[in-house]
Amino acid sequence: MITLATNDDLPATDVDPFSHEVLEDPLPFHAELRDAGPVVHLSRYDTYAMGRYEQVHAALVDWQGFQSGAGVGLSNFRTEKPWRPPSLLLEADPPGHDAPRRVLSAILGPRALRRLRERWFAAAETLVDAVLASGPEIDAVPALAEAFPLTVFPDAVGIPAEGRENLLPYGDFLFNAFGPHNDLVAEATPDAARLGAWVNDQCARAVLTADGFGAQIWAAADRGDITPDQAPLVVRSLLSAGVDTTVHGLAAVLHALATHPDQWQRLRSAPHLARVAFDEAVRWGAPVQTFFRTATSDIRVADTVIPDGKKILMFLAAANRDPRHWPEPDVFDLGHDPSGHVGFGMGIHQCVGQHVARLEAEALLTALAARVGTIEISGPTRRHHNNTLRAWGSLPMRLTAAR
Ligand code: QZP
Repeated sequence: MITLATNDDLPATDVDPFSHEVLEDPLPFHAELRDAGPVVHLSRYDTYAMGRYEQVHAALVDWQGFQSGAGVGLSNFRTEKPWRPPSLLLEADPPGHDAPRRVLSAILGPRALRRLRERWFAAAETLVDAVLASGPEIDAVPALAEAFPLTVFPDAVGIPAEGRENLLPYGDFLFNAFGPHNDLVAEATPDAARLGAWVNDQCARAVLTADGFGAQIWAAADRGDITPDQAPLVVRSLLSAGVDTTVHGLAAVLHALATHPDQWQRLRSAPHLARVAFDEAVRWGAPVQTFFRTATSDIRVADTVIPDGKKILMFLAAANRDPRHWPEPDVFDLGHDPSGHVGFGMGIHQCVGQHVARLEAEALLTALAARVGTIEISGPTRRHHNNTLRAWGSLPMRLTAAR
């Protein structure tokens, strides 16, 4: 329940957005948050929250007022030591942010990805054929949503085959660690140092193949575009942000299509809609639900002054379904224009890997649309709770081959 605080007219709530109840089904809380006002105080964490599209968008593009350099999790790097050295991209502000960002956006840009397109489409066809051959009932989380990114992305980065089973647990911990130190973090903490050390080891020049994204980052250091000591941390960003996000993005679009048979048939008859389907699923399902910014001064948002140094929780997922902005926010529809959604963020930090994610989705959905006639949920689905990600743990599905 959201009530008006007594000292002023700022709405406040003691609901814990990171509780299992909210993580299981965040939509009712998101609606309450939007309806309560443009800014809401989260009394449990003494932070501020925004759930409306207008304010979330405005804060995301105002990097001067809402910094990332104090961390984009609940932990405030002004006063707390980060659990790992801060990311040069995610947890940085201009000017330091800009050189690593420029390097990575060239390596992951649409032009650079063209050389991967054919290979990834072929890999998707092989995977879908194998999945169809394995029987009509599958769990789409391991069989498709995890299998496809794990087939193409680590190879594209250029890390060795050994130890790749650490990628998803590392990401799961990292995304939990943006939230409070709750049971989700505590349960995974014993493994975090080992996972972090393994990821760091994969960022060294000597272990990376000669032609992958990783090697291209090191080549940028040779050119002087970034420094040699920055290179491993930029590689780490790929391994941090590039796996779980795409896995849960793909799970979101597969779930959306399996539960909207009319939209699935529409995709089959117009496979060029694969990219729209993915972006609409990123809007509607918001695999990345939230992250924080930090106020760089006493900053006014609507009628509220957020004090300097306070954390602000940006509800991307709530903004993506704000009826003040979207005509039919709760409907998943390939006829929607999802552009402008904040599921990839917005502004100078907007997902630098979004073209990689879209190419993965396009490859997998195109292969599915050509080979699969019907796709439906065939058993009880299960959510996977994470402090940042909206994730599926299990999506039992029945696929029938196209005739
Ligand atoms: C994670 C990094 C949604 C974001 C929080 C995803 C993300 C982006 C970058 C990094 C990690 O640079 O380590």
